[in-house]
Amino acid sequence: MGNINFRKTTFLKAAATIKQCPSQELPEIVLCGRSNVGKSSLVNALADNSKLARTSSSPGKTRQVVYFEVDKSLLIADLPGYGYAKVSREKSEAFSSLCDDYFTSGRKISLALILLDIRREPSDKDIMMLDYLNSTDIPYFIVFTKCDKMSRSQCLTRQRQLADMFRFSPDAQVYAVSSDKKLGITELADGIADFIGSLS
Ligand SMILES: Nc1nc2c(ncn2[C@@H]2O[C@H](COP(=O)(O)OP(=O)(O)OP(=O)(O)O)[C@@H](O)[C@H]2O)c(=O)[nH]1
Ligand SMILES: [Mg+2]
Repeated sequence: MGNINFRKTTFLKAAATIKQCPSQELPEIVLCGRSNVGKSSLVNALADNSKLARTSSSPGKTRQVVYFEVDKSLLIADLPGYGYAKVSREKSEAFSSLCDDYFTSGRKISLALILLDIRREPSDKDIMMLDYLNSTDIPYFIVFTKCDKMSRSQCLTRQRQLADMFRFSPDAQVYAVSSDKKLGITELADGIADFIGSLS
């Protein structure tokens, strides 16, 4: 059982370009998913610190790759969300290319967390992201977000429906969380710690 204290999470830096990304002495996990899915809120829920990552009800809040260091054990990279149409096309392409470039930049990614809103239909970008990851050897977990928006049983039904729509890798662990209500957060933290522990 891995042992990482997520309460010891601190902001490290924000990078607007791949070149500004910090060097990698620690294993890195990346959070990816469409804008507004709850990536930054998940960082805060894991760390139990609502002031750590900036969140917003208007999508497109995180425009850089924001790095957090957890308990001197791992880095979390909060990627800009994809698929936010309201920013100018130019800006939107810059974000999404930062997200795309991230995976092809040669950075070592120990684990990707793919966040999917439990209530929403998968977007083209979600499907592209998953197809892409399936074509690489980057391990990933699926994290269904905003599970407080439905009952437990609805949530389970919905998870099965979404699992049918996507092609998740058989190796992918699947979690259902609510950052607002702190549901499933401990389970996810334990899953991440175990996974990181198994790398060394
Ligand atoms: N009900 C509910 N709302 C949530 C949850 N997690 C996040 N939200 C809300 O969803 C909105 C977006 O959350 P963020 O964490 O900023 O989303 P993000 O994925 O970081 O968005 P970008 O930075 O734009 O890519 C905010 O209004 C949050 O309060 C959750 O578990 N339950
Ligand atoms: Mg964000």
